[in-house]
Amino acid sequence: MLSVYFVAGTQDCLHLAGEPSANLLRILEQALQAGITCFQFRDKGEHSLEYASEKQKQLAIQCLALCRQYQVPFIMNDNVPLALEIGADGIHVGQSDMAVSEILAQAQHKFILGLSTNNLADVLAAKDDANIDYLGVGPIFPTHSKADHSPALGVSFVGELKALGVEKPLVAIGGINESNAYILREQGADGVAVISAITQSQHLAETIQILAGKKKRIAP
Ligand code: TZP
Ligand code: MG
Repeated sequence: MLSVYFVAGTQDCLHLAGEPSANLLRILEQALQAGITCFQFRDKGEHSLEYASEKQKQLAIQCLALCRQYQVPFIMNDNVPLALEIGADGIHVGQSDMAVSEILAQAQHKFILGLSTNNLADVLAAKDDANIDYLGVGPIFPTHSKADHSPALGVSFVGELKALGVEKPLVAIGGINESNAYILREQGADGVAVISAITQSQHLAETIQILAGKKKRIAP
């Protein structure tokens, strides 16, 4: 599920002509056709739809329907009430979002639960929590897709976690693209999570094959 994990919201589709919500749906469908293994609806920050608005909810429902069509898990970022309301497959939270124990108390059934970790202490605190299904690790590289992100960890961080015996599935995020995804796989990441490598791709099907490690990148 973590292999090629696409994360996006309307704010990531502003570079395209037309309406951002329609662009997100179009890119998501193309990405699903091309073989992404997971989608996280992360509509937040400057230029996103209004948090918890009806418009945002309707867009989330449309994304969920597309994911269902392709049998790919739909993960909701942060918004636990919305995830529960629309029947998302999972929830991804950051260090300062709702606590995992509280999410579980609210959930009626088993959810996929992902947690962002930004340093070694975060990982060590979460690695043995049986309620957490996977850890997002990042940012690996600096990125323009997340404002005020914490310092870049570098590619070897994932390998260091593996060497320390961290067994929780790990998905690397932040600045990952066609040129560097294989390095994260070599370091032992179970997958790569990307925004701009997909939303800004000029050749989406090929991009996803390369991110998946199924095709080598041909130097431009
Ligand atoms: N969390 C850490 S980095 C990041 C998030 C959501 C943004 C990743 O975007 P990109 O475009 O793949 O670098
Ligand atoms: Mg968050």
